[in-house]
Formats: sequence, C-alpha cells, structure tokens
Amino acid sequence: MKTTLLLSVLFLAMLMVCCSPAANDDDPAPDETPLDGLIAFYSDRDGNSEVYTVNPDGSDLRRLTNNPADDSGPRFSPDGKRIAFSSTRDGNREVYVMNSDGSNPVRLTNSPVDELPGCWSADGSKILYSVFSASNWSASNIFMMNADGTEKRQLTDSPGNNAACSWRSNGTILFYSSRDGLYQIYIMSEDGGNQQKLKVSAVNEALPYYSPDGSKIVYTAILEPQTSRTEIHVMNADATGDVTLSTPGHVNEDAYWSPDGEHIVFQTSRDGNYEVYTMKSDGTNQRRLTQNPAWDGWPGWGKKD
Ligand SMILES: [Ca+2]
Ligand SMILES: [Ca+2]
Ligand SMILES: [Ca+2]
Repeated sequence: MKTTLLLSVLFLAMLMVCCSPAANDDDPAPDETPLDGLIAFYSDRDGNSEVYTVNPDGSDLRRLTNNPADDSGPRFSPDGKRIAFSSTRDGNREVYVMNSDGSNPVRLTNSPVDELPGCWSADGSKILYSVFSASNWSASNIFMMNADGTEKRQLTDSPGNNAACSWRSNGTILFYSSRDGLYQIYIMSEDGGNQQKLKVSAVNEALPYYSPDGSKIVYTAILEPQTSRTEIHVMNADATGDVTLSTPGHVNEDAYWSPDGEHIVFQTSRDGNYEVYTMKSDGTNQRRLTQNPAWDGWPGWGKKD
C-alpha cells in the first residue's frame, strides 16, 4: 500500500528504478548551527509503515504509531502540537490527527475511498486533504475540513491528481495538479476560487511548499523519469529566481521547510536506499538524518511543542 500510495503521489514508479548511488555530497564544511523543531517522517523499519519523530540532530528517535496498517504522511500543525497523518488501520486510508507525542489519535475522515492529509491553515483551524477516486490513484481532488473533521467541502474538481501542499497566511493555497497532463504548480484562494498555474514548466513539478514567511517556494522537479532523477528547487513565491538545490544524479525530493525557514528536510536515494536528509535553504551542508536499510521518507518539520 505504501508503494501504491507513492506511485500516485510521488511518482515512485520512476523512483523505484534505483539510480546508481552517487558519491555522498555532504558539504565538507560542518555547520554547527543548532537546528530547531522536530522532524516527522515515516519508515517501514519495524516491518510496516509507521510515523516517527526525531530531533533535527538525529537524537531522540521516537515511533509514534504502532499498528500493522500503513501509517504515513505526517504533517505538523502550525503550533507543532499535533500531527495529521494517513492510516489504513480502519480498513482503508483515512486522515487522522494525533498529538505530536503520538497520543490520542483521532480519525477525521470516514469514507470508502482513500484520503491523504495535505496541509494545515496558518491558524491551525483547518486541514486540506486529498480524496482519491475509488479505483484510480492517478485521480484526486482537494477538500477542506475543520481540524476536528467537521464541515468537509470540495475545493477542486479537475481531472488527474490535485493535491494541496501549503497554505500561506494571506489565504493563498499552493497545490499541484496534473489536470493538463504534466504535474504543474498552481495556486488558488482558500475558497477554491481563482485556480491558476503559478509556473509553466516543460517537466513534471510537484510538492510545492511555501517557506514559513511565504516569500519562497520549495518544490520537486521530476527531470528524467527514465533515470529516476528528481531535483529540489527553490524559487520566489512569484515563481521567479528558480535555483536547484540538490546534486544531479539521484532522487532528491519531497522537501519541506524548517520552522525558521533556514533549513530544508528532504528524502534522497543517494545512499542506495531512501534516507531523510537536511540541508541549509541554499542547498549547502547536506546531512543525513536517518541511516537504516529500510525506507525512510516523506518528512515534515514542525515547531517543538
Ligand atoms: Ca503501521
Ligand atoms: Ca477513506
Ligand atoms: Ca533508509
């Protein structure tokens, strides 16, 4: 299920064709700046997909879920107190929220189709999530609900995958969509209106996230599907000033900002299996956070509760 999930959302079909492990391109100059907050990710190191948290320096690894079902996709609330995630523990994929220590998981959706959490509103009162077509993981639309699961409503109604990633405090929702064929980055207002392509690209681009101050966007560009090459880019919020942060030759994807906007967490295949890395927001000082032969990825980064 984990693979099926990512096939759709992260193009894992391309990523499973593992590229040749490249030399580790850690910045040789160590950065001793302490990193704030808490990183959440999911891993199958304990036999099935579970959600974990770890300090950005790699200390205090904790498993938050303990369930034979798939638990994945952690997304911190803006205050860092809660984590939205998806789980199949009740028979199919639903959106849940738990405290950031793993306590008190609550199911927010209850449907026969699959749901995935996307992002929280800046005030933490609402959650955007994706609802997949019953039999088609390549088709999804974006819904909104209150953070207690009430008042669900649909924001997009387009073909292909539509998935929300980030909700700026001014009300702009950042999402990606394959409605026109390629995955491209879009924006819309918080009522679902004024949906427009933010950046026109000749390649697939997905998983865009606003920096905490809303001035920048980090996203994943899928450059060469045949060779499983994905790269992490940062650009200004108006799509100008695009720069590549990762080193070519392997999979670098699913990037997410630290709460202070100074660092980025991401997943990469550069070591032969998927690991979570951090780097400074200019791409320097890339450091491995996880080290386990199992799959580790889909990181989020929240404030420390
Ligand atoms: Ca599990
Ligand atoms: Ca469901
Ligand atoms: Ca790993």
